[in-house]
Amino acid sequence: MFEHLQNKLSEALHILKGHDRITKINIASSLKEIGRALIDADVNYKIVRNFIRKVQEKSIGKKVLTSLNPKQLIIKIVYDELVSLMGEKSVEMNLSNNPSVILICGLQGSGKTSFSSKLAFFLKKKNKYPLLVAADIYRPAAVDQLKLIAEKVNIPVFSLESKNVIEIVDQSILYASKKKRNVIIIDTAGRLAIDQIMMEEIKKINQLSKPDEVLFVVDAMTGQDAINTAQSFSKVLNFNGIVITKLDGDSRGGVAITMSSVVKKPIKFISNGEKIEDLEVFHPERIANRILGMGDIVSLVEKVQEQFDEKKTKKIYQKISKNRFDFNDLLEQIQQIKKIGNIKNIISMIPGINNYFSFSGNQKDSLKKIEAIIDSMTPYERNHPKIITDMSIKRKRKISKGSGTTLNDIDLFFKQFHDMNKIMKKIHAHSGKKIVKDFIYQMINKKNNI
Ligand SMILES: Nc1nc2c(ncn2[C@@H]2O[C@H](COP(=O)(O)OP(=O)(O)OP(=O)(O)O)[C@@H](O)[C@H]2O)c(=O)[nH]1
Ligand SMILES: [Mg+2]
Repeated sequence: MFEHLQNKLSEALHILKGHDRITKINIASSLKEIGRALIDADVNYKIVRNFIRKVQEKSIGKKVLTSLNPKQLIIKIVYDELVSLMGEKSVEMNLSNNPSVILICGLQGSGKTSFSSKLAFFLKKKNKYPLLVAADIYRPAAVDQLKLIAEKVNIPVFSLESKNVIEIVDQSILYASKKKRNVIIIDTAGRLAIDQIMMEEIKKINQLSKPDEVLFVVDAMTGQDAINTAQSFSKVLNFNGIVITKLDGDSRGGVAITMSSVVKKPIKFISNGEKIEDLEVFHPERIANRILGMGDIVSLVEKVQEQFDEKKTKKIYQKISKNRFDFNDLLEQIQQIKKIGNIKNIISMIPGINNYFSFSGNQKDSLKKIEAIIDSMTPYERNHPKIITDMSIKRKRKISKGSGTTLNDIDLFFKQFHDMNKIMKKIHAHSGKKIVKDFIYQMINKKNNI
């Protein structure tokens, strides 16, 4: 799924680098490539145009903070637009009634029967007691097909010899109550919106069974047709969710991206394989992450926004500016980083730690060492970083022993701490409060304004 789009977008975003402000000119070729990638992915031209306009509006003039690069900034903006295009949030099914009824409809061969059994299996794992109803009386072997799949996962199927679908559905509801099945999934025959007789039939099933969920199943491999079919079907039967199947056979992904914004109904599930477990709840955010293939950056930026404590950061900047940044402050910052989790990427974003500290080994180990060293100091030492300049070798040895580090590590850390303080002070003196303001007000806690 989405591999093609993923590659193209990655190329488009790669072009952007090395600017401190995003302008119409330096973003132009990236935007053009993003547009091309979306069109290649079978996204409707109008939607693409709109998409590009929004990304442009949101990015132009935006200053790229020292801790981010233009690519990261655009990724976040493109990500937000993709999520919004796909319907923003995942919409859960409402299965609060007992029994709840789910009516499955769609064109022939779209994947209704496979989906019905996958859904039953999915709900069974969520401790529901599903009953599958074989309501396709037209296609020979349709009932057997459903029974065969359901049997493998031990889910009961209700069927009748009757050629009257209404009777089958009616009886199935009584049967479910008797057998204490709390979700009824009705698998219907394939039909076209223009087939009046068949559409009358599904409307009757709908009236009789009063479904909690009516799901329309479409095959992703039919491309834009899938969207047109869903649109015409919705004019005859008011379904409340879409299921996109066979996404494993469609590397473009345009259907999943644009379906809900065109049809104005949420996608509830996607199916990406023939196995019973190949079913996913549709989460716009997760799909956007997958499409961009850069989920790390997006969640990193979000986590920074969510987790960073604005008050603490302000306090730290004040301390830096007054040359009073001590070991306790450093420890506090390390703890904030740890809360955020993704140490590898985040480290360069944090003022004060910004590449000033590195030991041999990875950054995570470096932070651990720093913590251990500070932990082994006395409270007085932590509050008075100036004493490190003339700390006795005996004291250093003690700290090194207490922290399980070498004397070399201690010297290196003290030197780096000293250098960092000097540099931070210089930066502050040169740019005044501007950097502080930039960092605090633009990056932290200001969603969508990074
Ligand atoms: N690769 C792949 N194949 C799928 C997927 N979902 C369904 N299929 C296949 O598509 C074919 C049709 O699936 P069905 O579930 O029988 O479709 P249907 O809508 O019930 O068909 P009718 O009842 O004839 O209208 C079968 O061969 C399925 O195995 C999917 O997500 N991926
Ligand atoms: Mg079927």
